[in-house]
Amino acid sequence: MNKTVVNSWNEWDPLRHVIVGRADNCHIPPEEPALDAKVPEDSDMRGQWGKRPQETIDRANELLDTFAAQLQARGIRVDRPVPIDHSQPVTTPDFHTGSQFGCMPPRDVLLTVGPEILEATMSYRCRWFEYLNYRPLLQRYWEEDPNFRHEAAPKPRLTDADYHPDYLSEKIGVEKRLKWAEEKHFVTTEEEPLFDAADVLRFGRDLVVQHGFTTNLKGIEWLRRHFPDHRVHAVNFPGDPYPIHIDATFTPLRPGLILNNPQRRLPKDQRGMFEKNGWEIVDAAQPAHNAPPPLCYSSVWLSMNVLVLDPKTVCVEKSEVYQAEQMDKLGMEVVEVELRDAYAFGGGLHCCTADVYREGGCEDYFP
Ligand code: ABU
Repeated sequence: MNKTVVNSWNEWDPLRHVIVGRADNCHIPPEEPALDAKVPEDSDMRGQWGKRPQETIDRANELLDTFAAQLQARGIRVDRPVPIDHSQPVTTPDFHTGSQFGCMPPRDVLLTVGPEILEATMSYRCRWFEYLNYRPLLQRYWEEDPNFRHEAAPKPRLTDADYHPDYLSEKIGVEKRLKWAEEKHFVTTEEEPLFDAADVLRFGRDLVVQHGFTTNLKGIEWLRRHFPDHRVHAVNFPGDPYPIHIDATFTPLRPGLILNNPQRRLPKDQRGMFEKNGWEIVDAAQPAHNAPPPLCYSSVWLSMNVLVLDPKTVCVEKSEVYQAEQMDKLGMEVVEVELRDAYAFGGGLHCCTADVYREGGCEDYFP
C-alpha cells in the first residue's frame, strides 16, 4: 500500500507509467464557440457532427492498442481510460450541447505535476465531462498511493461571456487571425479561469504555459496560485492562427534542448530564461504531409508531437520521416510508432498519452 504510483516533473525523464487514450465512441461535436474558432474555414469538418464512422474508430483503436503494446514491451506500465458514452449531450444550468468529444487525448485533460494529477477546466463545452473517462484510473491511483494528490480545477460556466463574438463570424481569414494572435486577442475572454492541460509544459520547478484559444490569462494565474512552489511562465506564439495546445509548437527533448515549430517561433522577448541557462531552441523539421488526415482538428505539425521516453529515446510517428531524421541527428534513438490514422481523434503521440510516473525529482533547470 505504501508505494509511489504518481510522480512526473518534466517531459523527458525515464517514463515508467503512462495513460494511453482510446477512440471508442468518439464524436465530432456540434458547433460551439471555442471549437469553431479552431476549425479552419476550409476544413472538411465544417457543418457536420455526429459519431465518427465506426471503421475509423476501429482503425484508431488498433493503432492505439499497438502503441500501448510497444510501450509495455519496453517495460512501461500502460493504463487505459474507461470511455463514457460520448453521444450523451452536455447540459448544465448555463449551456447545452448535443454531444461530447471522446477520450483519445488524455494529455488535454490531465496535468501531472510531481505527485499530483490535476483535471483541467477545459474550454470547449463538449469536453466539460471528459474527466469522467479517467476517474476510474485516478480513483485506483488514490487507493494505491497514499501521497497521490487528485485535484480538479474549478469547473467553468462556459456561458457566451467566455467567448469573443468577433471570432464567431463565418469568414475571418488567416491574415486577420494572425493579427489577432499577435495582439493576443484570442477566442476566449477573461470571464473566468480557463485552461487545457495540453497548454502546459513541465520543466521541473518551471511550468511554461501557452496563452491562446484554450487557456486564458486567468487560467495561467489560477495555475500560478495552485502551484505556489513553481514559477509559471506565460508564453505565446504569434505565428499560429489557431493556437491551441503547446505540444505541436514547443517540444522539450532533454535538459538544454527544445524543438520549436518554425512557423510559430517563440518571440525573442520570451526567450530570456532559456538563453540565460544555455538552452538551445532549434527549429523542428518540416512535416512529411501537406495536409492533416480527413476530419482532423489538428495541423500537420503533429509531426513534432512526439513522446519522449527518456533523454535519449523518443517515439516519432512512422510517416514523419523528416522529424525522425532530425531526432537521429540530435542524438536520439527513434522508436517508430504508426498513429496517423488516429490523428483525427484528437492528436499525436504526446496528445494521446498522459504521464503517470517518470523517474526523477523536481529539479531547477533555470536557476
Ligand atoms: N493538440 C495539438 C494540436 C496543435 C495543432 O493543431 O498544431
